[in-house]
Amino acid sequence: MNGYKFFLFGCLFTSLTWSLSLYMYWKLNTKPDNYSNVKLFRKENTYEYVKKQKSKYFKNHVDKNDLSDLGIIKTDDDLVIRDKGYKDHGFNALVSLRLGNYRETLPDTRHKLCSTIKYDQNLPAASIIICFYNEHPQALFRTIQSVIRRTPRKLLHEVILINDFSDSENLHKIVDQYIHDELLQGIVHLKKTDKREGLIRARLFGANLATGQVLIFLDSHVEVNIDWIQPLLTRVRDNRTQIIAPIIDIIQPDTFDYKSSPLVRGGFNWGLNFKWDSLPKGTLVTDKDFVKPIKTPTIAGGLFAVDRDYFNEIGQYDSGMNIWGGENLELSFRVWMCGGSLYIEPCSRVGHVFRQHRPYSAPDHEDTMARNSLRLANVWMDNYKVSYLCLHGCNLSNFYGGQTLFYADILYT
Ligand SMILES: [Mn+2]
Repeated sequence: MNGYKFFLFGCLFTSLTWSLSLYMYWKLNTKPDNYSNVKLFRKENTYEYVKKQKSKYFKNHVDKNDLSDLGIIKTDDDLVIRDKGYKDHGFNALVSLRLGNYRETLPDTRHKLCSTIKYDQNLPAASIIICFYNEHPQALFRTIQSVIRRTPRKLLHEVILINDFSDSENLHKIVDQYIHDELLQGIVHLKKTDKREGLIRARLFGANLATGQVLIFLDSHVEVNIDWIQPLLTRVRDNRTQIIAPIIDIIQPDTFDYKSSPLVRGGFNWGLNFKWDSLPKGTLVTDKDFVKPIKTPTIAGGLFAVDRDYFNEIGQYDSGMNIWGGENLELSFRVWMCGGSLYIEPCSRVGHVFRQHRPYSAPDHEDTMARNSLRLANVWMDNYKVSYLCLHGCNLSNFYGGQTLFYADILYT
């Protein structure tokens, strides 16, 4: 009789164990909805939310200051990855790959007073617009991750990724898969243009999809640093006609070392090339001077924040500009003439990989920098456009290859 009882208990116990195991297995395999569940974590930091949701998230990152062994070539494959990477991306793709999707430790390059500033919690939220073309996946993922983890959730309205018709269809799939794997569907929106548009029109495509009060444009190979967004949003909130750029710190393209940039401002020459100018003497005397916004004639263009309505009111970018170049000066001139101003915020730091070369050219090898600059000169420079033109000998036949007649019309009408 006792043996029978034990047998029954045994069966019961086994069934219970199995049910429990099945339940736990089912639980483990059920993913939380996705990021669209925003109401639940509005008050939390995005980073905290993700940490709770998914511990896997934290495996693929590097947390160290010494990057010197990341470039070591161990196999033939390493060599190919590095050399092809330089050609395709203009930086050491082997180091980028090994650095992974996120790096935890970036040096805090701000002046020491920056960390004592208490920013208002009540700031407008931003749509972050990141356009990419043939970007190295890990460089793009670090851009996204750094934004997700170093931006208070409340201030991050959305991230809009625009794939500007990259050559490889695979890249789009990889990025899409990444967004799903990391449960970012509710906050990161990936879109693709129907044809190669270039930086300017790809950004406009993103800006027209955005619904946040502030637009922040970022390059696709950056890492935002601690409290990067608060100073930008504070200034845009306080004066909606100000365009605010962070300090662009330097991520070295061979080693990915992160270095602080000095406080400088943007200028330009008569060739309509952007250049950095030192600040007027006497600007930086006391400690406090190092945290004051720097009034700047122009911005470098890769990274800046602007009130979305103001951006629309001044007519956005010149959508007739192709691929790359000149749009940053055009926007700067446009802002001056439409009553706005431009500033650089020393307490906002974003690291940018300064690539060894721009790894793409325009279709038909058009000199888009010259073309775009001609448009800018024609629209905003009145008689001063001759100063630009005369750098090329005041002779249109020296200018812009075979299309001089078309541009002669532009310049002299
Ligand atoms: Mn760049």
